[in-house]
Amino acid sequence: MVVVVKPGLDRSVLIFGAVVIADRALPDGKFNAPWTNPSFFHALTKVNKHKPWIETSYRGVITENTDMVLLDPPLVALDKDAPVPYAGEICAFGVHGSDAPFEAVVLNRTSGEGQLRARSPIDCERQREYTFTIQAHDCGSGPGGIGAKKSHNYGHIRNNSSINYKRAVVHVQVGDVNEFSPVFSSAVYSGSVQEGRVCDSILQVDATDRDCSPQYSQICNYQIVTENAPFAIDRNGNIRNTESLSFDTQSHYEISVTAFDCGQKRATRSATVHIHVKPICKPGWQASCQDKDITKGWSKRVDYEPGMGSKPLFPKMHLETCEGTVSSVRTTVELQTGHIGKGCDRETYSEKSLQKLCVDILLQ
Ligand SMILES: [Ca+2]
Ligand SMILES: [Ca+2]
Ligand SMILES: [Ca+2]
Repeated sequence: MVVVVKPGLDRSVLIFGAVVIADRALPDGKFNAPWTNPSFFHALTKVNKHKPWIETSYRGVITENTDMVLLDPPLVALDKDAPVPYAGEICAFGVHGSDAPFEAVVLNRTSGEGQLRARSPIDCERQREYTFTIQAHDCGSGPGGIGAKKSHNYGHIRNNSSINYKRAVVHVQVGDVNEFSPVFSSAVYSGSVQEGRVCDSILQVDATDRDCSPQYSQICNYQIVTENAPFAIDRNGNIRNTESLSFDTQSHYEISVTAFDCGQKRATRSATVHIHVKPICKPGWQASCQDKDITKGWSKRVDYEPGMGSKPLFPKMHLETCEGTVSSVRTTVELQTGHIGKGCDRETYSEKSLQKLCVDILLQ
């Protein structure tokens, strides 16, 4: 093989021509790769004068559960050796970073266009962003990629005036998909409100959402599902009554509430809310906590037989003090004995007369 150097002809182009000539000149079926010859290899590496060039910073977005990354600026590697084949073409992109689940593929070797994509499913709830480095590899001096050059090192950042070791950094943010519904912190809530009062917050319900972005994980709205309930709920989950309630009319309400995230996804399960109406406390004698009718707590007639010992007169009555401090209690009980007439009145009659009178009454 004879190579004649003509004045003005680019050396790299000339040597590439020699490779082609060498390929064609070899006997058929017994191909001897020219780059296995050390001297030839030495010449060939000089063909690839330039390393590829890519930007030093890329920002990317990927929607979770998909595999395509949109990069800004687009991934394009340039090589000054173009249009020389191999040396001016882009054969690969390398991605380096701690567990970055991405790879970059070459779409067009000549133009240097590439595409960054996920190697495995991207889950926004597990990781929201990734930072890693990328480098472009040209195709070297010929088939097999011998003498390929890289655009950047992915190791340490070094500022060298003659060699650019700066890294090309890619920052990818993962876009959220609204996969999860709000979930209440409790299936059942309960609270109470004093009758006759309108309370701003009887109780507060709370729901959370597992999505990764504020838009799809924040609770934007709570709603009362039960119709015609005298209650309202605000966007923070505070439940209030819209009118004063009466213990006598209805002492307990059960309502259903639901929640929506800011993507309008509704909670799969509603929460049940119990609201009890507390009666107004009035100090005094009361029949019982549940029964406000005082007449049900005592009886006009009390039967007593001699020898029974002490007997409570009003066992169902209690003194409601409304949790106030009591210094003393004075109670007067009047016994109506006027209707008895000449009966077993122990205060009026002597023991002897009493025995006679009472026996007479019992015999009547
Ligand atoms: Ca090159
Ligand atoms: Ca959600
Ligand atoms: Ca999600």
